[in-house]
Amino acid sequence: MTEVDVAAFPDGFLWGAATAAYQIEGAVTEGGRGPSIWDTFSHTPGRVLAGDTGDVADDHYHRWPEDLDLLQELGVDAYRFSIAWPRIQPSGSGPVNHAGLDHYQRLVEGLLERDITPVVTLYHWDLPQALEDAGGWPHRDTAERFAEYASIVGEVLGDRIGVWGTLNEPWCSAFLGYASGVHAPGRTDRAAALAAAHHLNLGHGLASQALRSVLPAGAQLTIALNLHQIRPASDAEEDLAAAHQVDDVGNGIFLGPLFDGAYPPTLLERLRPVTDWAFVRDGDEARCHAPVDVLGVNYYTPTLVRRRRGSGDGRVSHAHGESRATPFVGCEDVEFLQPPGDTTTMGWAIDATGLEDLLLAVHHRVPDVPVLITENGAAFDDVVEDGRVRDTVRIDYLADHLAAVGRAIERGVDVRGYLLWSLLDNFEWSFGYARRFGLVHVDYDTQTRTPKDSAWWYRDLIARYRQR
Ligand code: IFM
Repeated sequence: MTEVDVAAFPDGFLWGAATAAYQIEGAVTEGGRGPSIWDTFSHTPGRVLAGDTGDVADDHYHRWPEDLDLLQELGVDAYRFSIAWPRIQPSGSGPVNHAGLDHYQRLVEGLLERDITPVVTLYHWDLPQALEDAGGWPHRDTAERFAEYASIVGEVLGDRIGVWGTLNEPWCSAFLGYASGVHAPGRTDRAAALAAAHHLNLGHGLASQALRSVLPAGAQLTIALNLHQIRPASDAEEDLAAAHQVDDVGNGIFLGPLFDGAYPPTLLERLRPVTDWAFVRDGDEARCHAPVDVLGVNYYTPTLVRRRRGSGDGRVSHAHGESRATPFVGCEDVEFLQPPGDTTTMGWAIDATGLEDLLLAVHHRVPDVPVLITENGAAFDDVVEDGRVRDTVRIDYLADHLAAVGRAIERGVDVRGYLLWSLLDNFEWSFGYARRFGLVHVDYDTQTRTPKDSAWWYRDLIARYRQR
């Protein structure tokens, strides 16, 4: 196994773990919570493997004190969790549901009592259903509503939050939700997906402005992007062009407005057959230009591409067996290849060099912006035997990826922390409960939590870092 050189990690490095509301909370009809697009989607037959839903999930809504104790036992500095918008505003706008706010106040107090820094995500995919009924992210008003919701939460949780995240992986919200339709709300409309991406960018910009006006000076803002570490299959010009095309719609579509206040011109041009971009109003790109204090990076696996050889319409096979339009709108002439090497149970190639390369690429792109790894981790078929989960394969994955982070730091990347995905096994979206990412095993029948060997390994690594 790779030995992680803890000396590579600077003072004040945040070691933590991450979760998201719909994936762990359950209690979907309690505390005044309204329905979200994931309630609707998961209750629609055929959308989620085995018909699983987030109705109960890890029952974290009730068991959060026990889960915070687990975090404390691991010795983490930070915990990244998301706030369910439909608990705060059950229909996405209008009156505040105080029971919902109270829940998160208790959670935050519970973290602070345990000396754990809260890292909040305001939107991790659970759009209030009422807003989807009104048009969803392709509709401009959703961005305005998101800013309103952000300021409600900002005013209440104020200075108790270490890092405020606006959106988690807006690429997934836009392109899995509205183009390939494998995520809620399950629409398959390429133009709508591009409008959704724009309104997510706008939502980030407006929410950042709203948050900065209610939060104390010095509040740290972030956005978590699942940046694609794209590798062309060869140096041939056509494959390099394919990689650039994927980079535009996988990364540039968010990085451009965020850091440059402009969409990449090549993206706008190439996608004109799909949309006239009329939803980008005058002044919008400046509104989206809300640079963050620290950039959240989620990394799991690299993306290997080449120009399509021969025929094909860009359909990709989905885990459920059926074929789907590619979520990479405008990349129907690109082939996505399986990178070499072992895979996790998601089918994702394990390649820690992708994380090092990605961190260096981000550093090159925005040299003055520090990075927080807001997600990294792996799903494996874990089983409890004699009260133990011997997940050595996850330990190897984590050790290799943390070693890669260490190398990136040594090469000059300002990485501020690592938030492992995930604290608990949980509802893995369209895969339901069939994929386990947790440091802690969850028995969904009994809700018994069993820390896996990787949890103790992570605890010992953090302890070793503190003693260095
Ligand atoms: O479980 C998800 C998480 O919600 C967002 N990022 C990727 C994880 C693994 O698929």
